[in-house]
Amino acid sequence: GGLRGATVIDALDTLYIMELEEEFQEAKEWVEKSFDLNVNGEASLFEVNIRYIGGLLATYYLTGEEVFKSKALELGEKLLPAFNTPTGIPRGVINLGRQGTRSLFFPCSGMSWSWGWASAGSSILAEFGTLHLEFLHLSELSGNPVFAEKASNPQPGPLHPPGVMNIRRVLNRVEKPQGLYPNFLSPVTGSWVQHHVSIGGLGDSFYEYLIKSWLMSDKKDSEAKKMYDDALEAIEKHLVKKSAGGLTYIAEWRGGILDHKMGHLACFSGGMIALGAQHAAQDRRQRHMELAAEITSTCHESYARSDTKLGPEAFRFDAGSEATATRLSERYYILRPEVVESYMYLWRLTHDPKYRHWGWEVVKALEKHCRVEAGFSGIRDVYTTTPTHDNMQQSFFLAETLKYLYLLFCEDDVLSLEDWVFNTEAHPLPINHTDFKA
Ligand code: DMJ
Repeated sequence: GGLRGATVIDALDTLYIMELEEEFQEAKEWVEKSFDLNVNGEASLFEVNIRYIGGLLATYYLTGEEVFKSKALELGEKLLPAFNTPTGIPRGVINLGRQGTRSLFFPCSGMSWSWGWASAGSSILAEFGTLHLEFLHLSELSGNPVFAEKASNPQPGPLHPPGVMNIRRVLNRVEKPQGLYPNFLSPVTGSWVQHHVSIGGLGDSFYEYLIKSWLMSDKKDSEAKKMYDDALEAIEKHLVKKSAGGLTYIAEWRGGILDHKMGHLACFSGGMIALGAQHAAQDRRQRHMELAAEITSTCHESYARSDTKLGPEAFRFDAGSEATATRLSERYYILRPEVVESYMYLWRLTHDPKYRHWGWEVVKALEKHCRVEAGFSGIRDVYTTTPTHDNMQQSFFLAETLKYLYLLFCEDDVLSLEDWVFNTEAHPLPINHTDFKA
């Protein structure tokens, strides 16, 4: 909300990597001349960070062109007031309107608030937990510690809101039910507001950013590694299940009761667990690689069991269903990347050709069912061979889905996993580029 041009900015690095020179220049010109950062309205801190800041930072690192750095920094500063809460846990929504201007509906620029749908004014784990990679780069590039803010910050307060390092302090203080992280936290008290745990929507990229923070720090950020290891252990213990038909899945947890469902969003976890497994202690390494492969295979099943060969928004493992959607409202596919994201990681880490075969099945299905005159569109029901289009091309289709498919068929040294971490919107950030000191 608020900001325009999400598709242009989300697609910048993809255009660059694919060597689409002309389109890249056109997009760059739009950023230089037309990108307005001071828009009154409701902007999501999380989305602005992962799509805009992530996209601009990655394009800066790939091209070295200053315009992308300066826009990223300017935008980053505009997000800082969201951290002005009693705990320093940011609120989810912010008005980016120009300071000193007023509009009828959004009189206060820099004002932030919580999503109306989030229970009791809470902040969302996957939102405040998915800032770390970008904010560390913002501090590094600007020389201003305010984005990261070291633990030694003397007195964080309204004038000096603590940066992203503080988020971990709050999370490490609060008690976690059975070692699990619920999805809703109060930015006022720093306690959980509801006991819903999910590796899919509302939780997902928090876990991803723990392991990637450690990798990005060139394995120095041991706090992040420990948090990741502990969280994965609790997930393995309490949420990983096997269906009657032998499919491994990660269930959701509501106050101790399991919901035997996986969202499409949760399918990123195959890739994440495989990536983490490379650096796990010997006893866990093989187990985690197997778990990653099994989850990715289950996600592939959710595609293979549909008529379109594209997967539903959520699939279940109850009442006789095995990796299929049981509710009408969960049968849609909006061009999401998570399944091909896991194929890309598993391919790079195992070189098992099945991941390329599976990726190619997706390419064919996208061409067949989602290609429209002006681009690609989501579909409303994956279980019919004549699906209707939703007439929407989400910006992550260009940022993530197409990029991961492209990388799946590239040589391993194109954006090598040794040198880059992908933010949760698939924007590559260089490893060891920050001066992080654990
Ligand atoms: C993307 O914007 C990001 O991957 C985010 O973390 C969650 N989901 C969407 C795409 O499905």
